[in-house]
Amino acid sequence: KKRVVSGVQPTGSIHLGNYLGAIKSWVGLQDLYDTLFLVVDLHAITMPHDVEQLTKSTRTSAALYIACGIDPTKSSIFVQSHVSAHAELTWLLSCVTPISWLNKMIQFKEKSRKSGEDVGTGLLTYPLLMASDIILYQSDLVPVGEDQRQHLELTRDVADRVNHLYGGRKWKKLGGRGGKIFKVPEALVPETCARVMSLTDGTAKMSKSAPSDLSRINLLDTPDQIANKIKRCKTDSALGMEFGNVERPECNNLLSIYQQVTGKTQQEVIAECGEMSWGQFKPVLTDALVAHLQPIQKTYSEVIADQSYLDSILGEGAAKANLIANSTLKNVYSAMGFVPRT
Ligand code: AQP
Repeated sequence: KKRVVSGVQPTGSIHLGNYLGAIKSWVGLQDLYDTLFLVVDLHAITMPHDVEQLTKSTRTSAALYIACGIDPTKSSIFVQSHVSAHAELTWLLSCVTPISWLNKMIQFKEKSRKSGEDVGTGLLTYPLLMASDIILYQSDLVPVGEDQRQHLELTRDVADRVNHLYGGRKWKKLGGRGGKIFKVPEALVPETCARVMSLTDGTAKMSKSAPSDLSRINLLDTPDQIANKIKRCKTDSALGMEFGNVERPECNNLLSIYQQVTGKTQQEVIAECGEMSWGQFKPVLTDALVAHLQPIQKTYSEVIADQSYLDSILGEGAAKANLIANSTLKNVYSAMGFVPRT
């Protein structure tokens, strides 16, 4: 079976964008691939973070993976920092990666502009941690949104570079097979490009770090919170509801959300809602969101209440992940000339 690895950062509450753009599509991958889903907590400290919030968000994220349908009997679910190979490999990769490759990462440029002088080194080297997350597991495929493409390209370049510098004949002499230390991963592009936009600005993506909570629907929002956010979301003065009108990004976004949570086709959604006013559509969307999230929230509350169950899932996931990751890491150390550990 081909292997797929993916994760979400516990930087805040998981929202509809993380769910529709990532976690929901992971569910179907479990039967097709060998799947590992991690909560990437080491990534969550590249910007200043709240200590208690990190602990809470890490557990919440793992419980939400399960509540959204990630099945621990099919997939390994684990916390990134429980597998120390991620941090170790990142150091090795940082020593073989030209700094110019990292300087041109768009996300670094955007986020560092906001942080000014105080920008942490981790924000620059973050893509190497992400590369480690992927190549440690010899992953074949990585589900990526459009915004992560540049990072996956960098991962491929770094894997190629290590293979080139330390693989090949030297590596074969050490017993390495196929001359390659790392598998070079491919992108797995989701069938429906589910980019969920902010409720308060249809041209900005829904994001955990946006200052206003009114801009996103969190998976754990109560029905009242959902109703309030939809009531106050940005609208326009045009008549009817339609997909794909660039002048009406909010309309397209809310219809797409409705389509995805109801599982209807665009034609069905237009037949049902095309003639509606915003005032008529908003309660319909609210009800659909509440109905879709209700079973997820129910399972979540059961999982989070049973900490020993959750910890045992994370323990098992980390044990399996450590086996694969440590075997890759051992090979990299040996290919680079480090004395083997006894
Ligand atoms: N708005 C979105 N629409 C579709 N997919 C989205 N993803 C995030 N936002 C949307 C996808 O969720 C996965 C995990 O994202 P992440 O936690 O690694 O970080 P992110 O992409 O930076 O997400 P956020 O919510 O915007 O976090 P902050 O605000 O902390 O930066 C990825 O697969 C991503 O594509």
